[in-house]
Amino acid sequence: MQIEKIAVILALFFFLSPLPAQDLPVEYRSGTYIIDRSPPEEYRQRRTELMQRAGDGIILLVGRGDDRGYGDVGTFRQEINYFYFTGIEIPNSVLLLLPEEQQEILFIPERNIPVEQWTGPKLGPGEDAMVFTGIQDIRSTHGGEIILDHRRRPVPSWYDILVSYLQQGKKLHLILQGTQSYEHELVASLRNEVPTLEVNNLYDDLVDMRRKKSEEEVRLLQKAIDITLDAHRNLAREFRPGVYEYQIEAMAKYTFRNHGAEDSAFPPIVGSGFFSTVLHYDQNIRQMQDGDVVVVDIGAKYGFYCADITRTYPVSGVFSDRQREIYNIVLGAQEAVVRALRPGLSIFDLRKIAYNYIDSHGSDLHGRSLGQYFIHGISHFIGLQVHDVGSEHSPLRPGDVITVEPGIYIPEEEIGIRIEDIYLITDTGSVCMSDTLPRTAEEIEKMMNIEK
Ligand SMILES: [Mn+2]
Repeated sequence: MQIEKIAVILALFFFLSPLPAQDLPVEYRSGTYIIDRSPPEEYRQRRTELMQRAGDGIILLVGRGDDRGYGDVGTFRQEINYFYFTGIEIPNSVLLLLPEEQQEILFIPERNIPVEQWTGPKLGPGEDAMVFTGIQDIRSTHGGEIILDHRRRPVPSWYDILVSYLQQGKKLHLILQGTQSYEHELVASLRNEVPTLEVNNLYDDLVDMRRKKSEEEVRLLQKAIDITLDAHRNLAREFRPGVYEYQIEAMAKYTFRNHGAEDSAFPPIVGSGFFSTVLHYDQNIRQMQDGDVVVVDIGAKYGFYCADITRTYPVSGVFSDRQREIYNIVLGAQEAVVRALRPGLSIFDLRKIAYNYIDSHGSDLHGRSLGQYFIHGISHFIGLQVHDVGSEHSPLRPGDVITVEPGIYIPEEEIGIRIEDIYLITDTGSVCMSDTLPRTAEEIEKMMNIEK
């Protein structure tokens, strides 16, 4: 009897005491999807700049929640601005920054060993989270936060701390994008608690900061670009009549992952024949025929940085005279833009240069000029997002990274040609980050016909 009682007590003791924490290396407990990241110092510098820009009050940054249940599979994606300032991929984390005090407080969930059997070992508040993030003050979210209807519902803890700061009269700085977001809801509920609440939107500062790529960001972008260039080199040798578009797509995805890129930055576009004239064709189901041109618009995502590089290939390995004529006009338009590319011009200005070039060279089957067949933008900013933050009317500045991607699409002739490269704006002009990939029609043909 006595022994049974002890056994029950022992069993209860083991059942209730937490299992020993996993001692896997910290990178395997950070929830990360990337194999290459910037040092903690990089993110600290960004937070310091954000604090300088805010100047006072309290800055709130909220990471994305993870409401996948036990039976769900899928991929957690951190909110991109939160990642930019923290490098943290732990779900349900929150950052408070106090510019006047130069204080950073990070909230992350306590470890939950039974849940970790499903979701993998995690970092909880503690020494190794401090080392990993470079943030000294790490506190628990205390489970004081619940997920309801796929939304994060703050209960106490970080929310209460925030409210107490705001009740002292501190201004609230946060990033408000669009008109409906978690942050908008949060501001509404905070106004109930603190009627005198003063709110400042840091969105314009965020855009300013994210546009100017640091050395580290250029390094990661270059890696994403180099992997994408390699994918083009590999798939260029796969074209022949009878091959399906998805087989080209498969080679791109294989090369991305084979080099450690976490994903495609966007669904690969492999459009042949008529579909070469469809801008965002991504079904990639058609069997390619002799005489087709094929637009291949692909980009790897590496360390969360995106590439976006387009080349146009002739299925047979050789462009027809007409295809070559159109190709050379697109190439000429790209060269005209790149010659002009320098700080002070806007993307809007660049489009006019490309349009004027295309509209003054060649003609369609009815003798009309070709400007009407250039139907999209010439460029976009690129970085953590394929279409990164920044306005097409804003003058370019050193540190901007943009695409230059003229195209001509003539459905009647089933000819679509696009050439897209990536440029880093410098003090005096630009540097092409995708320069090592063949670009002229002749170079493309040569690349396609290299022996496997
Ligand atoms: Mn693009």
